[in-house]
Amino acid sequence: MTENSPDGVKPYSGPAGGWEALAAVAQAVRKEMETEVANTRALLRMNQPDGFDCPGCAWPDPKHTSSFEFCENGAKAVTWEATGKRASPAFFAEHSVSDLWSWSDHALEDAGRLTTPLRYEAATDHFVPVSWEEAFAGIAARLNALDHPDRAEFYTSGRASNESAFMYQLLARAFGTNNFPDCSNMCHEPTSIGLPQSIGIGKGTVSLEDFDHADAIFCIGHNPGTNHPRMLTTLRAAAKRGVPIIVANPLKERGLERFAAPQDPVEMLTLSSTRLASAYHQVKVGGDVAMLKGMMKALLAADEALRAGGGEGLLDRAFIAEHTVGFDDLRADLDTTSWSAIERRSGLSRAAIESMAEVYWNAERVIACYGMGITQHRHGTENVRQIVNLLLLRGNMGKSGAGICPLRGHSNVQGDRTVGITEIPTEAFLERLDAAFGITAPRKHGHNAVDALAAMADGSSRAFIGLGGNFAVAMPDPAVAFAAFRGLDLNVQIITKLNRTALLTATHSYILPCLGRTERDLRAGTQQAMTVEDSMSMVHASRGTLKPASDALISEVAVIAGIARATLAQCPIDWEGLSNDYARIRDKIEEVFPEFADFNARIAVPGGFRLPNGAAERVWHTSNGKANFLAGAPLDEDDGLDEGTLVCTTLRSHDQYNTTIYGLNDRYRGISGRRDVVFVNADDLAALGLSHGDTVDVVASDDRVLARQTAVAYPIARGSVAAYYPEANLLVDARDYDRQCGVPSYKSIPVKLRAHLAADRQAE
Ligand SMILES: Nc1nc2c(c(=O)[nH]1)N[C@H]1C(S)=C(S)[C@@H](COP(=O)(O)OP(=O)(O)OC[C@H]3O[C@@H](n4cnc5c(=O)[nH]c(N)nc54)[C@H](O)[C@@H]3O)O[C@H]1N2
Ligand SMILES: Nc1nc2c(c(=O)[nH]1)N[C@H]1C(S)=C(S)[C@@H](COP(=O)(O)OP(=O)(O)OC[C@H]3O[C@@H](n4cnc5c(=O)[nH]c(N)nc54)[C@H](O)[C@@H]3O)O[C@H]1N2
Ligand SMILES: [Mo]
Repeated sequence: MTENSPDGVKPYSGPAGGWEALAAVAQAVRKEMETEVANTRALLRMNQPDGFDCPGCAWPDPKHTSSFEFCENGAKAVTWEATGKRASPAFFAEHSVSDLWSWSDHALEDAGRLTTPLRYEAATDHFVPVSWEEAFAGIAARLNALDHPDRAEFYTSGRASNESAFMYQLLARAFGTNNFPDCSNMCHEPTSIGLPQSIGIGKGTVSLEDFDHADAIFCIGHNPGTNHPRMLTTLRAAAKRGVPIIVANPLKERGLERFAAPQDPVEMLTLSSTRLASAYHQVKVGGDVAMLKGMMKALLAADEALRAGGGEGLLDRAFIAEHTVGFDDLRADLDTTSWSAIERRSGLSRAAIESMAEVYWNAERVIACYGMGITQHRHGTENVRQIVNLLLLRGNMGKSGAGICPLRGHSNVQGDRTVGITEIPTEAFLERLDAAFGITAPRKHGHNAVDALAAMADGSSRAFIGLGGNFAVAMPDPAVAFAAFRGLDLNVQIITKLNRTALLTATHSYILPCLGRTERDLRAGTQQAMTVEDSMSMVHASRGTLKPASDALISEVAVIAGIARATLAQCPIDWEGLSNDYARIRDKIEEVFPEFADFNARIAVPGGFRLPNGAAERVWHTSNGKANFLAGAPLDEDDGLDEGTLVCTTLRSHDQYNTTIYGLNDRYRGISGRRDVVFVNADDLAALGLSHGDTVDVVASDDRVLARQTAVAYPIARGSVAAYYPEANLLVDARDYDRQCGVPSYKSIPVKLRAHLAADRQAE
């Protein structure tokens, strides 16, 4: 691969972490910061009991956070927000929207923090400054002109705090709709929808301490070295205890293989590192159901053999009898699933799958972790359920050192859901909301992300308000998404930095800049704290410490209250009072959600508190009161793909946060200075008559082509290719999503690769 390697492609041989990670932090700080000192101090306040929660990922903090837990990508997230650069009114006077449209996603955000509210002026094609009150009045006029509240979409991205998310759902419901497209719909929806039917809760069951007691850890379809770097410290500790860590991932990911902990002077000074994965299985993209069924089939066979010899067997029969329903159906399904189908669909040999199963049954306590590699498929919900099935077979749920661990995305995506961001609210919740505020919330279920986009595209939805995020870029198929926005009557973006969705101007468009999590939030002269919930259901306070990027900035809560006051003239809710004292919002959250009892008192304790988690206690809040084995659909031998079709998955680079592109490097995958690459197995390249470094087109259909990518021979499962998100979103058909939960199939896109023709090149 090194020979004749194209520019910017050179295999990375170091561990994850180490000196290069420290150097990357120093570089990020230098690039973004006005004064290095102030912001180095900012980094030191991150994830401290009296500081702010890292806006990076949702991995929990260790219980007694006393030392700075190092994380390169957390540092990048903070420095990107705390940058000295500003996209001020002068910037918008200089650049028209058409001009900005031609900028890259990286360049748009790199313009810096937004400083004032802006309104789009079609006549000049510029965003111009407006006062907050003018903006609120203008938005209210458009919302109130809609012929039905269901014509508006209220999108949430997962950085919103519990307080702002709660206020936001209140605004939308007081206005009259349950239309809550949410970034979670593109992310862990199979967890939110799939897990409740299996185990009665749409969240993970493990806590951080469980990792200290696990005897085996499975990491399926997630890339912690980049997306949850603080998890590497946890995995390292487990590896050092000799705990097997079994990885299932189509790509070799350095962050799952080896880690040099920057806090460890010995590793740093001796340039040594700790091995993480004890076995690495390169499952085919989309092959996880087959792999998991294979593991269970092997387990049942070994169990039977042992029992035939008079032994006890390998299943936790007492647990299955007392706590579960559906075992016989699962066994019947596994009996009829053939090994040839399993091998073919997973791309793994029977021996490899049996070896995974053996590690599983030899361990008393097993944690299974998973991320987007599991969820973002048209069979994402089924993937999640098969992981649960595997765990239930040996009672690996609700006991110390065992359980399911979805790696959540945004730092508060889980909390937003907990406090009411859902298009399918329960009647019980709505009754409590009505009682707490003297309103009548709408009962009709609303739109998720896929429904919202469809409604915007067909003209039935006319207004979009985004609480953070970059919806049009994050969703599949920009051709559909961009046109949908341009046809709207109202586009409001409550954001910190300029992005493409804000440039998709509707008849009326506003950009409402808000404070970020790192910044001091003074309301009525008092510094406010907000709260977030991490991946493991821990709720804790977060207080910004930095000077706001501009004096005109107000918090998300204040923006929401401003829109609400202007829009809902008859509403009995004291928007102003709530937005001036977040403790009062928390009192209301507690009134609506009893699990937040003593909310304000409990966040005064460093580290916060854990929300109740029935499944972690073997209490199953399912319709039958049991944990359910859900066998799912039979596994076909045939994957339904034509000859020469490969399955494309989409990935985050090491230098991005979702649609925010910090830079063009992907250090651990050996890519620098570019993102126009597609990772392909060398044998697949050869079979297609292509070579490493060739310029290729990735073709999903005639009108969905990711053109002119450089093919990179990479250790990836055969039949699978990978490209970067969001560039590759144009390959995803907006109609291709998991019918059980609506998550787009971002990670199994059937494609063909073809050489980019010189003729096309000349024509370009
Ligand atoms: N620095 C940084 N941190 C982040 C984010 C970020 O963009 N940057 N994003 C945040 C968000 S919103 C989220 S949701 C999380 C995402 O965190 P991850 O879930 O780690 O996200 P992805 O980069 O999408 O990577 C998924 C992994 O799944 C593998 N994979 C792809 N297809 C398959 C498959 O079919 N089967 C299996 N078994 N594996 C597969 C890929 O090779 C890759 O290693 O991270 C959060 N944290
Ligand atoms: N092909 C493909 N597509 C994907 C994915 C994939 O793996 N592959 N992953 C999906 C996933 S998991 C997710 S979560 C979505 C992400 O979708 P979104 O959540 O919509 O996108 P982000 O890129 O996280 O949003 C970035 C924007 O948020 C704003 N922002 C940042 N911080 C704050 C803040 O504190 N407050 C406010 N109000 N705004 C802020 C900034 O202006 C920035 O431009 O994308 C999805 N799309
Ligand atoms: Mo996500």
